[in-house]
Amino acid sequence: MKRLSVVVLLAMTSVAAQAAPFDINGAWFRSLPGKLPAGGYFTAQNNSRRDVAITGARSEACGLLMIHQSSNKGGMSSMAMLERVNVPAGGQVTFAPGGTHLMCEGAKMKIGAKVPVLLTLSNGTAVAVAFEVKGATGK
Ligand SMILES: [Cu+2]
Repeated sequence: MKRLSVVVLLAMTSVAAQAAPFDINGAWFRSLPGKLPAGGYFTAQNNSRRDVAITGARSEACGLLMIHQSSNKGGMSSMAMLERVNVPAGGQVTFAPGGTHLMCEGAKMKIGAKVPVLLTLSNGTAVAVAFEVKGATGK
């Protein structure tokens, strides 16, 4: 009996140590005053052996939640909508100010609160992520 319980304990430890196949870290929204949209930022980590793309996002805190790409050409900054963002097998992609980001139009959120976002993936699954709401300075 004693030997069996040791084996079970070891098996549980190895499961707990395994990373999730697709992980989101450091998720936050930059909440701006008035009707300005809130930018959403995070790092996506793909621990699986296959590429996975983020294909959409939605949240009850946003009237519309899109994936955007900021670019700067000749001093003119602009944003384009993206259909998908690939996260390579074993790699990571960062959504950050000035780069790829989420754009939340019609934002209903309070600084200091956490809002749920559902990210849909190309493999048919979805990840629920709590985004921390910060102010204009990112604090
Ligand atoms: Cu944008």
